[in-house]
Parts: sequence; structure tokens; C-alpha cells
Amino acid sequence: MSAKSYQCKMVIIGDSTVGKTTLLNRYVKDTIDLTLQTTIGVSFFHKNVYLQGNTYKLEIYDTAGQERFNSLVPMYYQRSHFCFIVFDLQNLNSFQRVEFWENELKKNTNSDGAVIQRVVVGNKCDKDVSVNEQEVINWCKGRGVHYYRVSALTGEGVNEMFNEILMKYSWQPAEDTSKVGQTIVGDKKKGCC
Ligand SMILES: Nc1nc2c(ncn2[C@@H]2O[C@H](COP(=O)(O)OP(=O)(O)OP(=O)(O)O)[C@@H](O)[C@H]2O)c(=O)[nH]1
Ligand SMILES: [Mg+2]
Repeated sequence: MSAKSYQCKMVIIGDSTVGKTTLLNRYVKDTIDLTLQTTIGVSFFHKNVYLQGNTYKLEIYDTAGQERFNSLVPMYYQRSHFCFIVFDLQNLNSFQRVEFWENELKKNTNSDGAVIQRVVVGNKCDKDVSVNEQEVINWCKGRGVHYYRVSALTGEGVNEMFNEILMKYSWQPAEDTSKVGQTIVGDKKKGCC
């Protein structure tokens, strides 16, 4: 079977300081920047991943968690395959805010019937966890949302999370926009595994 290439759009949301940018730096560059500043507006990450003989071209939008940027974020939900809602396992308030972010996502999508896979991410699992994770698991189960615990600082669980969501969950690839050489984009079946 010939190797194929798929395009996948992702967006990452959640309160300020939960570690969204650090998580993407860890995943995309396998490094973290301890002098990192709060994100202003939105920044963009790109990564090619090779899994089971196929290439996945990821476009990932890193959004600002600060309230003053809230109105900017919804435009990045459009045509996304996955939305990561990140909270800080050390900060109960950031988990309580996950519901706010999920509602924002719901309010601003579905006009075209597209399904976004929602992934709740508990970051900073390298520190003493103060959020009750059973509550998180129950919250996610009740809503059909996937849950992962990771540490952007140590890298624990990060690659595993991205690999698993790409391979395990159903997502509809983007339209074919590149058609370069032998690359076939956009014919991945729903329900990939
Ligand atoms: N201990 C620990 N600290 C982390 C981890 N991830 C991020 N941090 C720290 O948390 C702080 C905030 O991280 P950012 O990645 O800037 O947070 P953000 O969610 O992008 O924040 P905004 O851009 O303001 O929305 C930084 O001091 C990071 O070093 C982690 O996994 N463990
Ligand atoms: Mg940031």
C-alpha cells in the first residue's frame, strides 16, 4: 500500500498560564523555553508526523488564554479536527474553567456540521496534583470528551497523547489543497482505526 499524507488542523485553548505554549514547544521542538512570555493573540506551530507509514501534516494554533483575547479565539475553531482544552493539575480554578472553554467551543462551531474531537488535557502532572482526577474523568466521560494527563516540563505523556489521538479517534481530513507529487491529501476514512 502506498504511503499517504493527511492534513490535520488543531487548536489549543484554556486559561492563561496552564502551559499551552510550553506543551506545543515540547511536542513540536522537544524543548521548552523557561523565559516564555504570555501568548499575544494566536501563534502557529507546524509539525510533520510519520505514523504507520503515513505522514500527518499538523497545523496547530496556539491561542492566548488571557481574557482580553477571548473574542479572537473562535475563528480558529473553524475547520479544526481537534481542540485541546488544557488545564493545570495544580490549579482547581483552571479545571473549573474547562466548562467555560467547552461552551465557547460549542457556541462557535457546528454551523457546518463539522465534528471537532475535544481533548481535555491536565498539564503539569510533574507537580503535586491538587485537582481530583476522578472528577475530571467523570466530567469527560459524561460529555464524550477524551482525557490525558501530561507534563510539558518533563515531556511525560505528550507524544503518546498526540500519536494516540491521531490513530485512535475518528476525524475527517481537510480538503486536498496541495496535490504535490505522489502526496494524496484528504482521503482518510472516518474512523481511522
Ligand atoms: N511544572 C510545570 N510547569 C509548567 C508546565 N508547563 C508549563 N509550565 C509553566 O507554566 C507557565 C505558563 O506556561 P505557558 O506555556 O506560557 O502558558 P500558556 O497557557 O501558554 O499561557 P498564555 O499564553 O498566557 O495563555 C510557565 O512558567 C511554564 O514554564 C509543566 O508541565 N510543569
Ligand atoms: Mg501561551
